[in-house]
This record gives sequence, C-alpha cells and structure tokens, in this order.
Amino acid sequence: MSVYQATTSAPVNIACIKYWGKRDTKLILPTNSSLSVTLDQDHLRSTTTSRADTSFDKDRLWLNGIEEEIKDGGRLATCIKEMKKLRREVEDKNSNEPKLSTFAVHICSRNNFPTAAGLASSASGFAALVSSLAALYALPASPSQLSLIARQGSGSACRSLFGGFVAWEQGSLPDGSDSLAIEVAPQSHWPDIHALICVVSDDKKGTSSTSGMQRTVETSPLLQHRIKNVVPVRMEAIKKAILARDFDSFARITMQDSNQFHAVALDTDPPIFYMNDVSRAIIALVTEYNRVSVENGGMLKAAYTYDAGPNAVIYTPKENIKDIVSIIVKYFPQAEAFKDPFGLFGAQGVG
Ligand code: 2P0
Repeated sequence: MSVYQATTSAPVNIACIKYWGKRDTKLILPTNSSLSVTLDQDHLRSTTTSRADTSFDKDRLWLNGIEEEIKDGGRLATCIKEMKKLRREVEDKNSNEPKLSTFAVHICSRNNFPTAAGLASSASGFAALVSSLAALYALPASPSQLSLIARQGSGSACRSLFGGFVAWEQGSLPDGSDSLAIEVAPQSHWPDIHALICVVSDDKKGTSSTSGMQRTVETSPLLQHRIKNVVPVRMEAIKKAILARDFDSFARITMQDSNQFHAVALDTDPPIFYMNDVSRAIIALVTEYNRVSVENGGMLKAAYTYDAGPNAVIYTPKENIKDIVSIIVKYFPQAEAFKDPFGLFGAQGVG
C-alpha cells in the first residue's frame, strides 16, 4: 500500500515595512503592502509533516505535540480546504492520480523556537503547513500561488514562502487573488545583511496582532495617513535600496517604519504598547552607534525593527555584528541569560 506523506519546513520573516491592518478580515487582505527579510537559520523554522490516508476519519493537526482544534470555517480549515481544491484540479486533469483530495489529512508541525516568543511563529507555521500540503499533493503551484493560501492562515505567512527580500503586494481585487507575495531579490543578491535578534522577553504578548490591528483600523486616524501617504512611497524606496544594496537607505526606511508602526499602535484607542524600556534602550544604543558613524563621515551601520512585542531585530552588514553584540552585552550584562536555550542572541544569517 502506498504511503502519502511529505515533510517541509519554512522560516520566520521579519518585516521592514510593517503589515498592520486588514481591509477584509476573512480573506486576510491588508490595508497596505509590506516587505520583509526571511531569516534563513536552521533554528528559526517550522517543520511540518502532512499525511493523507484512507483510514483517517477527519483532518487533524498537532502543534509542538499538542492537538489543535480545526474549527469549521477557521483559518486552518480554510487553508486545508483550499489546498485540497488545488489537488482536485490535478486529479481532474489526470484520472490516474490517486484521489488524495478525498482523504483526510493528519498534520504535525513543530517550531524549533518558543512559539510565544513574539517571533512570528504563525508566519513560519502557516507557510510550512501550506508547503507540506503542496508537496504531499504534488501541486504544480508557484510560491506566489501558494502565498495566496498561506495568507488566509496568517497574513505575514505569505511572505515566508520565499527566501531573501519579499514583498506582499496588497492587491485591489475583492476576492484577494492579487494579494500575494513576490520575491524582490533572493538572499544571494545581498548576503552581507544579517539579522541580530535580541530576545527582550519571551512572555506571550498582551494584545494579539489580529485583534490589535483591527482596533487600530477602527480607531487610529494616523493609520489612514500611513496607508495613503507613507507606505506606498516607502515600498518603492526600500525596493530600490535593496536592489542597489544601499544599506544607508534600507536602514533609514526600516527604522522609520518600525517607529511609525509603534506610533500607530499608540494612536489606537485604547492604546497598545508593544515595546518596553529595554526595547527603547536598544533603540538608543543603535541610534548612538549610527550617530558616531555619521559624524565621522560614514553611513548608518545598523537598523532596529520591532514587531508586535518587545524583542529587537537589528539588521546590519556582517562586519558590524561583533561591535553591536559587544555594545549590547556591555549595557545589558544579563544578556547572557537570553543566549540560550535557542541561541537567538547572536548573529542570524538572512535569506
Ligand atoms: C508584519 N506583524 O508585517 C507585522 C508587523 C506584526 C507587526 O504581521 O491576523 O500574525 O494572522 O494576519 O500576520 C503580525 O500579524 O496577523 C504581523 P494575522 P499576523 O510582520
């Protein structure tokens, strides 16, 4: 008897231009485009195995060994349903194909980093889920086509289908068929850029991204300005900076966009605070490090960015990593405590 099973993995991505706000909460269509860098390190990935078998009576999923409910009409159910639909198209074209779309699937997913650490586990998780089903079903789909489905699991997941520098184009069609991820440049285009992740806290965040961004859409006037006047200009400028390997512009835009995302969170009613005092101290250190460089006639050397939590990600060319780690360890001697268990306090390759 044949065994139908596939295992794939997907990495975490960290946005430079932030996604924050949906215009359609069911299809997960964003109010603005976004752009991220995919972190290509072995220890920041979700690995997922999918298996189809006639003996299974229903679709089931385990996350880090614990079974999660697949709610009817929920995000997991939607992704599985959409993937089965693509499989059906393959079976309709070729009647010799086994009818895997009619079998139930069991899906087992594992993150090799703490799920609650605010490190975009939903992004790598849904990307790995979609890519393992695509492998199981032997789908002829491109990463951009798969990103349309991963997006419906979690918006930021659509960007983890590619390595390197990735844009999620917001699209304009009501059915979401043009709201997808595209590759801006592969990691090999600019391998010198690294990401340093400083785990300030691995507590579960107070306000989830999903509910937080919805509250922002409903209450923040600043978000409207950001959507209309700021992000479209920044998307073009950062793509240009990436293609030209212009770190100074890349860093400036990345820091500005992180700051505006947190300003928009603060402009929400009631306000949302994701950064804490340690996050702000790290901003001050990076700012000072850059100031000294610029005052001596140099360029920006590092860019901080923060997602919906207090942890810092610092993008920098490889030559500066040692400097930055020593500055942070000098001001936060307790940083050693963050080093393990998953070695995040160190240089992470990007790509
Ligand atoms: C991003 N974040 O672009 C932004 C920056 C957090 C801050 O994408 O509701 O978990 O599942 O679509 O993808 C977090 O939002 O939200 C996020 P859903 P998601 O990476």
